[in-house]
Amino acid sequence: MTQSGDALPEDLIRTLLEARRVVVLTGAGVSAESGIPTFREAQRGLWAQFDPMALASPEGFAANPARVWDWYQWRRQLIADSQPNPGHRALSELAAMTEHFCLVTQNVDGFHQLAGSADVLELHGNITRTICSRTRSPVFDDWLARHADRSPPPSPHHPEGLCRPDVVWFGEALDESVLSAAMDAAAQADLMIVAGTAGAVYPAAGLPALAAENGARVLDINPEITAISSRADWHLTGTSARWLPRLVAALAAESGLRA
Ligand code: BJW
Repeated sequence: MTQSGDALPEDLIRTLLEARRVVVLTGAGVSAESGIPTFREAQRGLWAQFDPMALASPEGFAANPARVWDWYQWRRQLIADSQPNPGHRALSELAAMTEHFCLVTQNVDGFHQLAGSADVLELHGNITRTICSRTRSPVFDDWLARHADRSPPPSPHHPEGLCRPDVVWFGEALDESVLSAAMDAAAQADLMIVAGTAGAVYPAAGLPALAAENGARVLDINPEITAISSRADWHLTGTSARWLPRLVAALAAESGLRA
């Protein structure tokens, strides 16, 4: 069912009230209203301007480490200059109103944590952290500050290593423990809420189907129709900063809690 007016479907509110296990999967769209560009949107998306394999793959980094490092430095600055939005904040409120809550994100910006969410499963890493390209050991800010004139800085851990962001590029494996925690949560969910993802990148895009196969109802929030929304039980057409606070307010009103 697609909903684009103001009212939330009654059976959705009932499902949310009765759900013991709620899992949320977020994507770039959730941070769009914070001013962070998404990836795949035709006009504004990052991939409309930049080649994903040149910037977000180990091959792209090997071919031109400075180009990749500079692009990530630009995005780091954009994120540092931006703030979480009402969609992020609504999810941290929803966690407090739900018996078992799990927030899984593909985003690397850390905005969920800044908005108050704890125990976030970051499938694609976190752009604020830096690692050695050879050993994957963490590199700390004091080293980066001392080598800020190099693009990218050399690694302190390996003579042939370079600093790189601690994110998951195409062709790289996701952290096994993070992925398996996300899969377990999806398989046990009563309700899965998907917000702001095109559902084009795996294994993250497979989580809503995994939840549905194991009996969960699926809600998708997205201004566009995606592979996920077309199979979801409900599709709220519009932005996450609009719908997520409404969902929390409706739950609070129905359950007698304060949002
Ligand atoms: C709004 C909104 C608003 C706008 N409110 N909504 C199975 C089938 C086919 C291929 C594969 C497969 N399994 C694996 C693959 C290969 C590959 C893959 O999926 N390729 C596809 C392109 C087909 N996957 C991988 O390579 C993954 N690794 C892997 O599988 O490893 C296996 C392995 C095992 C053992 C050893 C070695 C390997 C890794 C994937 C890593 C993805 N990395 C990136 C970059 C992260 C770092 C960075 O940020 O730079 O992750 S790519 C990019 O896409 C980023 C995102 O997290 C990810 C998903 O994007 P997302 O969030 O969906 O954003 P958009 O822009 O696509 O969509 C935004 C949506 O928001 C749109 O729908 C808008 O309408 C909506 N929207 N405003 C709500 N206000």
